Amino acid sequence: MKFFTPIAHAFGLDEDKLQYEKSVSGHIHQSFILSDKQSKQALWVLQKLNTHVFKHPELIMHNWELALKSLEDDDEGILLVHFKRTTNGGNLFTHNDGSVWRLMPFVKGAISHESFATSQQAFAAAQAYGKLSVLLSESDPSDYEETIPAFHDLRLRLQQYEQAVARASNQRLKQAANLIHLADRFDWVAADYESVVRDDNIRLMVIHGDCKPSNVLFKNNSDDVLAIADPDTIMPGYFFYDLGDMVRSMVCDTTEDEPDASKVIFRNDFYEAIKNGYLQADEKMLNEHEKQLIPFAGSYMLFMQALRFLTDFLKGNVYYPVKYPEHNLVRARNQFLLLEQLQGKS
Ligand code: GN1
Ligand code: MG
Repeated sequence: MKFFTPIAHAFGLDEDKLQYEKSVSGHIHQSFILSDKQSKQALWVLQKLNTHVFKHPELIMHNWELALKSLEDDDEGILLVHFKRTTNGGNLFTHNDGSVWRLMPFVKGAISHESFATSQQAFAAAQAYGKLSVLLSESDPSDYEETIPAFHDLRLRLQQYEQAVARASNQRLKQAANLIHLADRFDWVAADYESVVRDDNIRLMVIHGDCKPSNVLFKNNSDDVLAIADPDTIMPGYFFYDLGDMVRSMVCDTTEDEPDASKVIFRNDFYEAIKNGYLQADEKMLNEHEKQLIPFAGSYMLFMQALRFLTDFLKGNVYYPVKYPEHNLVRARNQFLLLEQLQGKS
């Protein structure tokens, strides 16, 4: 029996009519596009979940189901990708080898971008993420689980980073010296974070948790958003986690791992488009106190993601897949470059 046979069977698919192609998108899970053998049309996205990163994948599915329910009344149609149940009514399938799988319908005619070429795309994407926040803000965040504990908590990320520095080899410390210096220079971001989250005026809400360009599905050849993908980190959080992630991932026109530092340029018009798009979805969603945190959002997320990549380099590249030994160092450097360029902007 072929490896995919029990998976196809569990989800009620006719395996003989499908072909499987590995997708390169995403760092964490392994994804496959399932297409019709004859027409070559993409029909499904099958994912093997990374259960080292997500120790309780059932929590993702719990949150995803809740989110889809609260979006049901959105009369403009699908905003979040859906999943297909197994023939037993479950939302995950566990293979004999212990691997855990989920299946999603491929959104017809959709394409995604690793980075945005125009500020209109950034505006449309931010507006879609904003709309998702507004719709999810109807739900009670305490009904949702943390799919990875303290995932967005900068205090934890800083601790993990400091531990990695303390344990790293001399060679790695030497290679990372410039970036370690930058991390010290920006440690005020962590101090500010402490006081921001201690303030009662900031409210927990349900966030998407990974608002990058590639998680927005556009109608081919247009700026129309068909759906938002990746339900993994839908969980309780603060609005600035999502807004910060958009700034972090959309302001630059290169990919996250651009080797040429001179190409890592912070595009002001994109920054404005992101904030406008996100806020246009619903100005009233944020209170006055939260609105004052808008300038902090980008710094917070750029600093945190820089620390995460740097930590992983110092630990010997154990979390993010790498194509060469300094890959995470390059990723971290790019986040710091954007963080530096963001300073002084509101
Ligand atoms: C990871 O797997 P993917 O590409 O959706 C990561 C995000 C990072 C992102 C950086 C669970 O997302 O937090 O922002 O890489 N997800 C997890 O590209 O760690
Ligand atoms: Mg993700």
